[in-house]
Amino acid sequence: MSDVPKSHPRYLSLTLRDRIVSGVEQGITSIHGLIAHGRGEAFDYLIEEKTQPFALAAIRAAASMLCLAEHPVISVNGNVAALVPEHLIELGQLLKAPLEINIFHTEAGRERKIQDYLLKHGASEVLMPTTEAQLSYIDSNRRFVHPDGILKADVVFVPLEDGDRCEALRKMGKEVVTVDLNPMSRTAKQASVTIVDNVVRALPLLCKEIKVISVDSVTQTIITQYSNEAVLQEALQHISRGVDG
Ligand code: PTJ
Repeated sequence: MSDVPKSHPRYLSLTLRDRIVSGVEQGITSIHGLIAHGRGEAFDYLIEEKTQPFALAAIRAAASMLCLAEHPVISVNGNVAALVPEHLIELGQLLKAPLEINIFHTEAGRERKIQDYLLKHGASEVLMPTTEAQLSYIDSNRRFVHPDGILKADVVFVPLEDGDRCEALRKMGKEVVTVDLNPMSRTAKQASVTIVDNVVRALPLLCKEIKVISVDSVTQTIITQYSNEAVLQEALQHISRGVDG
């Protein structure tokens, strides 16, 4: 870890960089993950590094969709494993949903290292991709899935995704909940619910929301009233207002 003093005005952001760098050093995060993180940082700056109302609306819809799912699955890549392992595990416990490793960049042994890392942090079930189950409409390494996990899922939580798999999952009739700081990304546009926020802020809030609604009655209404297109428009308007000064 770098020796950034807590008094540094960008302490939190620099701490997150440390987590991603440590992920790369431990062989969990792909080196490409550093670039993806930098892109995320730029968008986070544009939303003032705060959870905005459009993200809260998406979190509410996401919580209902995940709670109402018959077979929800949480997809984990190298960046989210490094940034939010505890909250991925908490989400899995709240939803009684498995975590499933699914990575884009193929590096020998990285899937196993992510699995070990999550198990070490307390996960009870971490599914691995298999060659026997494959997604349609996609050619990358992301097509390999677990037959009892993503293949069977009706709702898949896929934070920090690249667009191809999101499109494939939607074509296969699955609902996709994503977290993506870029409201213009293909994933953001194709997902059923897009939380435009940093995953380190969004995941704790999503877990909190699920705890609240699971004691009340969860209804379909919030999902039917939700418009992902409108939420993305709000995010873009927010960003443009900031750019215009
Ligand atoms: O571990 P792998 O091989 O599966 O690779 C994971 C990455 C993230 C490298 C891979 O999925 C990738 O290349 O993703 P992209 O296409 O760069 O897209 C990542 C998206 O996540 C971009 O739109 C970023 O703006 C966004 N993003 C980056 N960091 C964060 C984020 N969104 C939310 N929270 C973040 N911390």
